[in-house]
Amino acid sequence: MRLLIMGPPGVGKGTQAVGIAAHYGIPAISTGDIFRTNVKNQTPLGQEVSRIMADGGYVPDTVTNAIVADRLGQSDAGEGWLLDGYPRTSGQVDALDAELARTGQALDAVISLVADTDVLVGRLLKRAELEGRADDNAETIRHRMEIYSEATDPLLATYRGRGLLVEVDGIGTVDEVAARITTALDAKLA
Ligand code: B4P
Repeated sequence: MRLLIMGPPGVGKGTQAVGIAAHYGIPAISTGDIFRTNVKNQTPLGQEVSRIMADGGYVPDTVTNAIVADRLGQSDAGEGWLLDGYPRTSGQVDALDAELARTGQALDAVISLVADTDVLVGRLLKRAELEGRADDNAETIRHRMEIYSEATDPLLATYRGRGLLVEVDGIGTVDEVAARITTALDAKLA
């Protein structure tokens, strides 16, 4: 099973990815989590990306693509994976396509979580209170939403055109959204 989960900041990608991955027995691979871990541990990669992330920008494709290709080559990813927050640019779509072609693999489905911007901003401001993430303040959230609209939202049409897109309403409790995703995926993959 090879899946993507896409959607705007705060829509529930990371939250839902964990449950979906456990359901199918595959690793959830979050580029955001990989970068945050590197920032926390002050690795060279973390030092390179910390300013970009705190400002709500996208890490350069060359960096991100290399990290994902390396991660997909690890032993636990041999039977499948769920990519959370990747691809986010057309260059990343191309790189993922090339990596899949190189390894003779194909995507099974692309989950697109959908929610109104007002709800998303509210969730991220709440997370700011709870977790204090550097990129969860009002100005940066607005910037992240703009970049998402410009660079990432158009990619959904690409996957829709390939017949891979599974659109799911992201409003509701975490369990309600999780049940919707599983039902929609089961229907898609049946
Ligand atoms: P991410 O880590 O992907 O951050 P995110 O878009 O906010 O999603 P996240 O998964 O954390 O939050 P979720 O919606 O689950 O990226 C962070 C940064 O890393 C990017 O801005 C960029 O700088 C960099 N980056 C990552 N990938 C990159 C790439 N491919 N290329 C370039 N740069 C990249 O949850 C949000 C909040 O909502 C949580 O508090 C959660 O508890 C809450 N929530 C979730 N579901 C809910 C529900 N149903 N009801 C109520 N609250 C809910």
